[in-house]
Amino acid sequence: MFEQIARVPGDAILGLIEAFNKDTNPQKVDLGVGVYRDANGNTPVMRAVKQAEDRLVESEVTKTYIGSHGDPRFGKVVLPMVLGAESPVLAANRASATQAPGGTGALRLAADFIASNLKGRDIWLSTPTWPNHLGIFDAAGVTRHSYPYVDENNRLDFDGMLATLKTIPEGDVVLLHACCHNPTGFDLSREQWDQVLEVVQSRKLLPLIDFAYQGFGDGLEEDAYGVRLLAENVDEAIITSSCSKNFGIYCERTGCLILIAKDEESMLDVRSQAAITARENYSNPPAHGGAVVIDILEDDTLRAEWKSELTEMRERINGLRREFVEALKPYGLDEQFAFIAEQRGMFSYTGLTPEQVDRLRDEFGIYMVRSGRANVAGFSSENLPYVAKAIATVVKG
Ligand code: PLP
Ligand code: TYF
Repeated sequence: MFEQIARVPGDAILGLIEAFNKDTNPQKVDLGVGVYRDANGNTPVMRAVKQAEDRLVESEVTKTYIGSHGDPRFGKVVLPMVLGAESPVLAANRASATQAPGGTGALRLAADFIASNLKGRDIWLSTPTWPNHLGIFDAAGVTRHSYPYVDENNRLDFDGMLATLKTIPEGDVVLLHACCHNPTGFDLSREQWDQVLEVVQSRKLLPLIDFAYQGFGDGLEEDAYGVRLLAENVDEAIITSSCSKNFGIYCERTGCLILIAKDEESMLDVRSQAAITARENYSNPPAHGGAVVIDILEDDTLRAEWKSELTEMRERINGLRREFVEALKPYGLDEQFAFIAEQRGMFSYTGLTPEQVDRLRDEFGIYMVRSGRANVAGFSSENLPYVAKAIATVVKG
Protein backbone atom coordinates (compact mmCIF):
# COMPACT_ATOMS: atom_id res chain seq x y z
CA MET A 1 0.00 0.00 0.00
CA PHE A 2 2.82 2.40 0.79
CA GLU A 3 4.25 2.28 -2.75
CA GLN A 4 1.66 4.80 -3.94
CA ILE A 5 2.79 7.39 -1.37
CA ALA A 6 4.99 10.09 -2.88
CA ARG A 7 8.04 11.62 -1.22
CA VAL A 8 7.64 15.31 -0.44
CA PRO A 9 10.27 17.97 0.22
CA GLY A 10 11.05 18.83 3.86
CA ASP A 11 10.53 22.21 5.52
CA ALA A 12 12.55 24.77 3.56
CA ILE A 13 13.50 26.78 6.66
CA LEU A 14 14.49 23.83 8.85
CA GLY A 15 16.35 22.33 5.84
CA LEU A 16 18.73 25.29 5.96
CA ILE A 17 20.10 24.04 9.30
CA GLU A 18 21.37 20.84 7.68
CA ALA A 19 22.72 22.61 4.59
CA PHE A 20 24.58 25.10 6.79
CA ASN A 21 26.07 22.39 9.00
CA LYS A 22 27.41 20.56 5.94
CA ASP A 23 29.09 23.68 4.49
CA THR A 24 32.86 23.65 5.05
CA ASN A 25 33.40 27.37 4.29
CA PRO A 26 35.11 28.77 7.45
CA GLN A 27 33.44 32.15 6.86
CA LYS A 28 29.91 30.73 6.59
CA VAL A 29 27.08 32.73 8.17
CA ASP A 30 23.70 31.35 9.24
CA LEU A 31 20.86 33.83 8.68
CA GLY A 32 18.27 31.06 8.27
CA VAL A 33 16.10 29.54 10.97
CA GLY A 34 14.57 31.93 13.49
CA VAL A 35 16.45 31.29 16.68
CA TYR A 36 18.25 33.97 18.67
CA ARG A 37 22.03 34.00 18.42
CA ASP A 38 24.57 35.71 20.65
CA ALA A 39 27.75 37.44 19.47
CA ASN A 40 29.43 34.05 19.07
CA GLY A 41 26.60 32.63 16.98
CA ASN A 42 25.35 30.42 19.82
CA THR A 43 21.81 29.99 21.17
CA PRO A 44 22.58 29.54 24.88
CA VAL A 45 20.17 28.58 27.64
CA MET A 46 19.13 31.77 29.45
CA ARG A 47 20.59 32.17 32.95
CA ALA A 48 17.15 32.52 34.54
CA VAL A 49 16.05 29.30 32.81
CA LYS A 50 19.10 27.40 34.10
CA GLN A 51 18.39 28.57 37.63
CA ALA A 52 14.74 27.62 37.39
CA GLU A 53 15.73 24.20 36.04
CA ASP A 54 18.20 23.65 38.88
CA ARG A 55 15.45 24.40 41.35
CA LEU A 56 12.99 22.14 39.56
CA VAL A 57 15.33 19.17 39.69
CA GLU A 58 15.41 19.59 43.47
CA SER A 59 11.74 20.35 44.04
CA GLU A 60 9.93 18.17 41.51
CA VAL A 61 8.16 15.31 43.26
CA THR A 62 6.03 13.80 40.50
CA LYS A 63 5.77 13.50 36.75
CA THR A 64 2.10 12.66 36.68
CA TYR A 65 -0.24 14.11 34.01
CA ILE A 66 -0.94 17.82 34.30
CA GLY A 67 -4.35 17.85 32.58
CA SER A 68 -5.48 18.96 29.12
CA HIS A 69 -5.27 22.68 29.98
CA GLY A 70 -1.81 22.16 31.47
CA ASP A 71 -0.64 23.40 34.85
CA PRO A 72 -3.24 25.90 36.18
CA ARG A 73 -0.39 28.12 37.40
CA PHE A 74 0.82 28.46 33.80
CA GLY A 75 -2.32 30.31 32.76
CA LYS A 76 -2.09 32.45 35.90
CA VAL A 77 1.36 33.75 34.91
CA VAL A 78 0.99 33.84 31.11
CA LEU A 79 -2.37 35.63 30.95
CA PRO A 80 -1.10 38.79 32.71
CA MET A 81 2.12 38.69 30.67
CA VAL A 82 0.11 38.71 27.45
CA LEU A 83 -2.97 40.75 28.40
CA GLY A 84 -1.39 43.04 31.03
CA ALA A 85 -1.52 42.72 34.82
CA GLU A 86 -4.34 45.26 35.04
CA SER A 87 -6.32 43.92 32.10
CA PRO A 88 -10.09 44.46 32.34
CA VAL A 89 -10.44 41.20 30.41
CA LEU A 90 -8.79 39.36 33.30
CA ALA A 91 -10.78 41.28 35.88
CA ALA A 92 -13.97 40.15 34.10
CA ASN A 93 -12.73 36.54 33.93
CA ARG A 94 -13.28 36.45 30.18
CA ALA A 95 -9.97 34.78 29.22
CA SER A 96 -9.13 31.07 29.20
CA ALA A 97 -5.58 29.71 28.96
CA THR A 98 -4.65 26.27 27.66
CA GLN A 99 -0.98 25.30 27.89
CA ALA A 100 0.10 23.92 24.51
CA PRO A 101 3.14 22.32 22.85
CA GLY A 102 4.66 25.58 21.62
CA GLY A 103 3.09 28.39 19.65
CA THR A 104 2.65 25.85 16.86
CA GLY A 105 0.64 23.56 19.13
CA ALA A 106 -1.48 26.53 20.21
CA LEU A 107 -2.07 27.44 16.56
CA ARG A 108 -3.16 23.90 15.75
CA LEU A 109 -5.53 23.96 18.74
CA ALA A 110 -6.92 27.25 17.43
CA ALA A 111 -7.32 25.79 13.94
CA ASP A 112 -9.07 22.65 15.21
CA PHE A 113 -11.22 24.76 17.54
CA ILE A 114 -12.36 26.86 14.57
CA ALA A 115 -12.93 23.81 12.38
CA SER A 116 -15.00 22.03 15.04
CA ASN A 117 -16.92 24.89 16.57
CA LEU A 118 -17.16 27.63 13.95
CA LYS A 119 -18.05 25.65 10.86
CA GLY A 120 -18.12 27.64 7.64
CA ARG A 121 -15.78 30.30 8.91
CA ASP A 122 -12.72 30.90 6.74
CA ILE A 123 -9.37 32.33 7.78
CA TRP A 124 -7.46 35.26 6.26
CA LEU A 125 -3.67 35.31 6.40
CA SER A 126 -1.16 37.98 5.42
CA THR A 127 0.84 37.47 2.24
CA PRO A 128 3.54 36.66 3.04
CA THR A 129 3.18 34.87 6.37
CA TRP A 130 5.02 32.14 8.31
CA PRO A 131 4.75 29.15 5.92
CA ASN A 132 3.54 26.84 8.70
CA HIS A 133 0.38 28.92 9.04
CA LEU A 134 -0.71 27.63 5.65
CA GLY A 135 -0.15 23.97 6.53
CA ILE A 136 -1.74 24.21 9.97
CA PHE A 137 -5.05 25.63 8.72
CA ASP A 138 -5.10 23.30 5.70
CA ALA A 139 -4.51 20.30 7.95
CA ALA A 140 -7.39 21.35 10.21
CA GLY A 141 -9.67 21.85 7.21
CA VAL A 142 -10.12 25.61 7.60
CA THR A 143 -10.38 27.32 4.21
CA ARG A 144 -7.84 30.10 3.87
CA HIS A 145 -7.61 33.37 1.97
CA SER A 146 -5.00 36.09 1.99
CA TYR A 147 -4.65 39.81 2.51
CA PRO A 148 -1.67 41.77 1.16
CA TYR A 149 1.08 42.85 3.56
CA VAL A 150 3.98 44.11 1.42
CA ASP A 151 3.91 46.09 -1.81
CA GLU A 152 6.02 45.65 -4.95
CA ASN A 153 8.68 47.96 -3.47
CA ASN A 154 9.09 45.64 -0.50
CA ARG A 155 7.44 47.97 2.00
CA LEU A 156 4.50 47.48 4.37
CA ASP A 157 1.31 47.76 2.31
CA PHE A 158 -1.04 48.88 5.07
CA ASP A 159 -3.53 50.47 2.66
CA GLY A 160 -3.75 47.23 0.70
CA MET A 161 -4.13 45.24 3.90
CA LEU A 162 -6.91 47.44 5.27
CA ALA A 163 -8.74 47.55 1.94
CA THR A 164 -8.87 43.74 1.84
CA LEU A 165 -9.83 43.44 5.53
CA LYS A 166 -12.84 45.63 4.71
CA THR A 167 -14.05 43.02 2.20
CA ILE A 168 -13.87 40.01 4.54
CA PRO A 169 -17.28 38.39 5.13
CA GLU A 170 -18.77 38.93 8.57
CA GLY A 171 -17.69 36.25 11.04
CA ASP A 172 -14.54 35.11 9.27
CA VAL A 173 -11.27 34.82 11.16
CA VAL A 174 -8.35 37.19 10.51
CA LEU A 175 -4.88 36.13 11.61
CA LEU A 176 -2.70 39.04 12.73
CA HIS A 177 0.95 38.92 13.82
CA ALA A 178 1.11 40.72 17.16
CA CYS A 179 4.67 41.97 16.59
CA CYS A 180 7.91 41.08 14.81
CA HIS A 181 6.05 39.94 11.69
CA ASN A 182 7.49 36.73 10.30
CA PRO A 183 8.88 36.86 7.62
CA THR A 184 8.90 40.60 6.86
CA GLY A 185 9.85 42.37 10.10
CA PHE A 186 7.25 45.08 9.32
CA ASP A 187 5.01 45.83 12.31
CA LEU A 188 1.89 47.97 12.54
CA SER A 189 2.08 51.33 14.31
CA ARG A 190 -0.36 52.06 17.12
CA GLU A 191 -2.46 54.20 14.77
CA GLN A 192 -2.59 51.33 12.29
CA TRP A 193 -3.69 48.89 15.01
CA ASP A 194 -6.44 51.35 15.92
CA GLN A 195 -7.64 51.24 12.31
CA VAL A 196 -7.50 47.43 12.24
CA LEU A 197 -9.66 47.36 15.37
CA GLU A 198 -12.27 49.56 13.66
CA VAL A 199 -12.49 47.17 10.72
CA VAL A 200 -12.58 44.09 12.98
CA GLN A 201 -15.46 45.70 14.88
CA SER A 202 -17.41 46.95 11.89
CA ARG A 203 -17.04 43.67 9.90
CA LYS A 204 -17.58 41.58 13.05
CA LEU A 205 -14.41 39.56 12.38
CA LEU A 206 -12.85 37.10 14.80
CA PRO A 207 -9.21 38.11 15.40
CA LEU A 208 -6.65 35.36 15.87
CA ILE A 209 -3.43 36.97 17.03
CA ASP A 210 -0.19 35.05 16.78
CA PHE A 211 2.14 36.31 19.51
CA ALA A 212 5.39 34.40 18.98
CA TYR A 213 7.91 37.14 19.73
CA GLN A 214 6.71 39.08 22.78
CA GLY A 215 9.67 41.12 24.03
CA PHE A 216 11.69 40.94 20.83
CA GLY A 217 10.35 44.11 19.18
CA ASP A 218 10.20 47.12 21.51
CA GLY A 219 9.53 45.49 24.90
CA LEU A 220 7.24 43.05 26.71
CA GLU A 221 4.51 45.65 27.25
CA GLU A 222 5.07 47.66 24.06
CA ASP A 223 4.83 44.58 21.83
CA ALA A 224 1.44 43.72 23.32
CA TYR A 225 -0.27 46.93 22.17
CA GLY A 226 -2.31 45.36 19.35
CA VAL A 227 -3.14 42.24 21.36
CA ARG A 228 -4.44 44.20 24.33
CA LEU A 229 -6.27 46.74 22.16
CA LEU A 230 -8.23 44.00 20.44
CA ALA A 231 -8.72 41.89 23.58
CA GLU A 232 -10.21 44.85 25.43
CA ASN A 233 -12.43 46.09 22.63
CA VAL A 234 -13.99 43.02 21.08
CA ASP A 235 -16.19 40.34 22.63
CA GLU A 236 -14.32 37.40 21.22
CA ALA A 237 -10.71 36.79 20.21
CA ILE A 238 -8.13 34.03 20.02
CA ILE A 239 -4.46 34.52 20.94
CA THR A 240 -1.64 32.04 20.48
CA SER A 241 1.37 32.86 22.63
CA SER A 242 4.78 31.19 22.39
CA CYS A 243 7.46 31.00 25.08
CA SER A 244 9.99 29.53 22.64
CA LYS A 245 11.78 32.75 21.76
CA ASN A 246 11.36 35.00 24.80
CA PHE A 247 12.40 32.25 27.24
CA GLY A 248 14.73 30.57 24.74
CA ILE A 249 13.09 27.20 25.42
CA TYR A 250 12.47 26.25 21.79
CA CYS A 251 12.78 22.47 22.21
CA GLU A 252 10.67 22.34 25.36
CA ARG A 253 7.54 23.15 23.32
CA THR A 254 5.84 25.73 25.49
CA GLY A 255 2.98 27.93 24.37
CA CYS A 256 -0.55 28.94 25.24
CA LEU A 257 -3.92 29.08 23.54
CA ILE A 258 -5.92 32.00 24.91
CA LEU A 259 -9.62 32.16 24.19
CA ILE A 260 -11.43 35.39 25.04
CA ALA A 261 -15.22 35.30 25.27
CA LYS A 262 -17.85 37.90 25.98
CA ASP A 263 -18.39 36.84 29.60
CA GLU A 264 -17.27 34.21 32.09
CA GLU A 265 -20.04 31.74 31.24
CA SER A 266 -19.26 31.82 27.55
CA MET A 267 -15.53 31.56 28.34
CA LEU A 268 -16.17 28.37 30.33
CA ASP A 269 -18.10 26.93 27.37
CA VAL A 270 -15.32 27.53 24.84
CA ARG A 271 -12.71 26.46 27.38
CA SER A 272 -14.37 23.07 27.70
CA GLN A 273 -14.06 22.68 23.92
CA ALA A 274 -10.36 23.59 23.99
CA ALA A 275 -9.76 20.73 26.44
CA ILE A 276 -11.38 18.28 24.02
CA THR A 277 -9.26 19.58 21.15
CA ALA A 278 -6.10 19.17 23.22
CA ARG A 279 -7.12 15.69 24.36
CA GLU A 280 -7.78 14.54 20.81
CA ASN A 281 -4.37 15.79 19.66
CA TYR A 282 -1.97 14.85 22.46
CA SER A 283 -3.99 14.52 25.67
CA ASN A 284 -1.70 16.56 27.97
CA PRO A 285 0.96 19.13 27.04
CA PRO A 286 4.62 18.60 27.96
CA ALA A 287 5.18 19.98 31.46
CA HIS A 288 8.82 21.00 31.76
CA GLY A 289 8.85 24.25 29.75
CA GLY A 290 5.71 25.45 31.48
CA ALA A 291 7.20 24.65 34.89
CA VAL A 292 10.25 26.76 34.03
CA VAL A 293 8.07 29.69 32.91
CA ILE A 294 5.97 29.45 36.10
CA ASP A 295 9.07 29.36 38.29
CA ILE A 296 10.59 32.41 36.60
CA LEU A 297 7.45 34.55 36.49
CA GLU A 298 6.41 33.74 40.06
CA ASP A 299 9.78 34.69 41.54
CA ASP A 300 10.66 38.40 41.61
CA THR A 301 14.42 37.85 41.42
CA LEU A 302 14.31 35.33 38.60
CA ARG A 303 11.75 37.40 36.75
CA ALA A 304 13.99 40.47 36.92
CA GLU A 305 16.96 38.44 35.69
CA TRP A 306 14.92 37.02 32.80
CA LYS A 307 13.66 40.47 31.83
CA SER A 308 17.15 41.89 31.73
CA GLU A 309 18.37 38.99 29.57
CA LEU A 310 15.45 39.52 27.22
CA THR A 311 16.26 43.22 27.02
CA GLU A 312 19.86 42.33 26.21
CA MET A 313 18.71 40.09 23.34
CA ARG A 314 16.30 42.67 21.96
CA GLU A 315 18.83 45.47 22.13
CA ARG A 316 21.47 43.33 20.46
CA ILE A 317 19.14 42.62 17.53
CA ASN A 318 18.07 46.24 17.16
CA GLY A 319 21.71 47.35 17.36
CA LEU A 320 22.67 44.86 14.65
CA ARG A 321 19.99 46.28 12.39
CA ARG A 322 21.66 49.71 12.60
CA GLU A 323 25.15 48.21 12.24
CA PHE A 324 24.08 46.34 9.11
CA VAL A 325 22.93 49.54 7.42
CA GLU A 326 26.21 51.23 8.47
CA ALA A 327 28.22 48.34 7.03
CA LEU A 328 26.57 48.91 3.65
CA LYS A 329 27.66 52.57 3.56
CA PRO A 330 31.01 51.97 1.84
CA TYR A 331 29.07 50.38 -1.03
CA GLY A 332 26.55 53.20 -1.34
CA LEU A 333 23.75 50.83 -0.35
CA ASP A 334 22.89 52.27 3.07
CA GLU A 335 19.90 54.27 1.84
CA GLN A 336 18.53 51.38 -0.18
CA PHE A 337 18.62 49.18 2.93
CA ALA A 338 17.80 51.84 5.55
CA PHE A 339 14.40 50.22 6.14
CA ILE A 340 16.14 47.26 7.83
CA ALA A 341 16.81 49.47 10.86
CA GLU A 342 13.09 50.28 11.09
CA GLN A 343 11.91 46.69 11.03
CA ARG A 344 11.46 44.77 14.27
CA GLY A 345 12.12 41.30 15.61
CA MET A 346 14.38 38.58 14.38
CA PHE A 347 13.50 38.81 10.72
CA SER A 348 13.98 41.16 7.82
CA TYR A 349 12.63 40.90 4.35
CA THR A 350 15.77 42.17 2.63
CA GLY A 351 14.30 42.47 -0.85
CA LEU A 352 17.03 40.15 -2.17
CA THR A 353 15.78 37.89 -4.98
CA PRO A 354 15.89 34.07 -4.82
CA GLU A 355 18.76 34.16 -7.34
CA GLN A 356 20.72 36.60 -5.16
CA VAL A 357 20.05 34.40 -2.11
CA ASP A 358 21.36 31.38 -4.05
CA ARG A 359 24.54 33.28 -4.95
CA LEU A 360 25.08 34.30 -1.33
CA ARG A 361 24.87 30.64 -0.34
CA ASP A 362 26.95 29.19 -3.18
CA GLU A 363 29.66 31.85 -3.41
CA PHE A 364 29.86 33.13 0.17
CA GLY A 365 28.37 30.45 2.45
CA ILE A 366 25.70 32.90 3.65
CA TYR A 367 22.40 31.13 4.30
CA MET A 368 18.97 32.74 4.31
CA VAL A 369 15.45 31.78 3.21
CA ARG A 370 14.95 32.09 -0.58
CA SER A 371 12.19 34.66 -0.01
CA GLY A 372 15.01 37.03 0.98
CA ARG A 373 14.26 36.70 4.71
CA ALA A 374 17.31 37.08 6.92
CA ASN A 375 17.53 36.26 10.63
CA VAL A 376 19.11 39.47 11.86
CA ALA A 377 20.30 37.74 15.05
CA GLY A 378 22.73 35.81 12.84
CA PHE A 379 24.68 39.02 12.15
CA SER A 380 27.64 39.85 14.36
CA SER A 381 30.12 42.72 14.50
CA GLU A 382 32.63 40.18 13.20
CA ASN A 383 30.70 38.89 10.19
CA LEU A 384 28.95 42.12 9.15
CA PRO A 385 31.80 43.47 6.93
CA TYR A 386 31.88 40.10 5.13
CA VAL A 387 28.09 39.93 4.77
CA ALA A 388 27.88 43.55 3.56
CA LYS A 389 30.55 42.96 0.93
CA ALA A 390 28.82 39.77 -0.25
CA ILE A 391 25.45 41.52 -0.47
CA ALA A 392 27.01 44.41 -2.39
CA THR A 393 28.53 41.89 -4.82
CA VAL A 394 25.24 40.11 -5.56
CA VAL A 395 23.15 43.30 -5.63
CA LYS A 396 25.47 45.04 -8.05
CA GLY A 397 25.58 41.92 -10.26
N1 PLP B 1 4.20 31.82 14.86
C1 PLP B 1 5.21 32.42 14.24
C2 PLP B 1 4.94 33.62 13.41
C3 PLP B 1 6.51 31.93 14.36
O1 PLP B 1 7.50 32.52 13.71
C4 PLP B 1 6.74 30.80 15.16
C5 PLP B 1 8.11 30.34 15.25
O2 PLP B 1 8.59 29.33 15.42
C6 PLP B 1 5.64 30.21 15.80
C7 PLP B 1 4.39 30.75 15.63
C8 PLP B 1 5.72 28.97 16.65
O3 PLP B 1 6.64 28.94 17.60
P1 PLP B 1 6.90 27.66 18.50
O4 PLP B 1 6.00 26.56 18.03
O5 PLP B 1 8.33 27.32 18.28
O6 PLP B 1 6.59 28.09 19.87
O1 TYF C 1 10.38 30.99 10.89
C1 TYF C 1 11.26 30.53 11.59
O2 TYF C 1 12.43 30.45 11.24
C2 TYF C 1 10.91 30.09 13.02
C3 TYF C 1 11.33 28.70 13.33
O3 TYF C 1 8.82 24.48 10.62
C4 TYF C 1 10.62 27.62 12.59
O4 TYF C 1 9.58 30.33 13.22
C5 TYF C 1 10.70 27.50 11.21
C6 TYF C 1 10.09 26.45 10.56
C7 TYF C 1 9.42 25.51 11.28
C8 TYF C 1 9.34 25.62 12.66
C9 TYF C 1 9.96 26.66 13.31
